[in-house]
Amino acid sequence: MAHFELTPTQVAAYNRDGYVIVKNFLTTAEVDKLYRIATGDEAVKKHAFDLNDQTGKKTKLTLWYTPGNDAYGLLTKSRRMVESVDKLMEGDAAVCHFHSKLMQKEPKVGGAWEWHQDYGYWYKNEFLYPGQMMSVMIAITEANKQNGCLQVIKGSHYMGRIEHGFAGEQVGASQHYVDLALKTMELVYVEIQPGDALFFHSNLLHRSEANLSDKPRWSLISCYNRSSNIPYNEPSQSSTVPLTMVPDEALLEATTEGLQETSNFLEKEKDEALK
Ligand SMILES: O=C(O)CCC(=O)C(=O)O
Repeated sequence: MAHFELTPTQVAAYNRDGYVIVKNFLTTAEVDKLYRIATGDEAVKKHAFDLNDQTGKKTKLTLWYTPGNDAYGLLTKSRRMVESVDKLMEGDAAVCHFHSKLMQKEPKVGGAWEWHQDYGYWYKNEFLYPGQMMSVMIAITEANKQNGCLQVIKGSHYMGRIEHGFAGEQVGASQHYVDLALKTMELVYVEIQPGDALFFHSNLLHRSEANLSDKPRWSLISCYNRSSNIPYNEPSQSSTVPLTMVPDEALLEATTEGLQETSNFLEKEKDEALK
């Protein structure tokens, strides 16, 4: 059976812009299943924590390191995901899963994310190679300007890592460098539909505004690393454990549903690193 493959044009766009959007990466049946499971998942609720933005608005997320055979894990480990990130990341060592996050930006209260590069966080975990790390955001609900969709600065991954300080409970990129980047680089609002995917480089500058709409914005973000990129200051082990790929069909075929307690969750109280 034909399987999903990123085209050379999509790979070139990612290299040029630091991101690429793939429409309909998931079918309607797949994203409906994910939505149903995510919104009723007791483990997601139990392990969710709030992060304050600079204005004190809260944004909720649940983060785990070990991808299981639940709906999210089967997607994270699916052939289309693993082969795609393998094409996009630098290097040729095995593809590993650093962590996944279910972002739950609730209506009216879902807070902002300050400008940052994911590597602005991950550098502190002492990963050495930003090109061997990336994220994939899957829209579970529609993302648009009204509900605080992701914004990216096109091509900003070429700047390399820029200085980050603390911003509320988050880490924020130096506003001076963000302002300089915006003098010549385009700010893009990533308005996407359920089932669309955004692949983005760990040095791409991005942020999102608060969700002031009356609809939730939910997404799943899975972050990947190569086994050659050893983190010298990161207690979780997953980022250097090669992933075992599963067929794309597994997500729809599986009877396993929500997150298991063995997923190795990040608990905000006891862990400082948020990503
Ligand atoms: O989902 C969002 O609004 C922002 C998430 C984000 O920036 C991140 O996880 O790095």
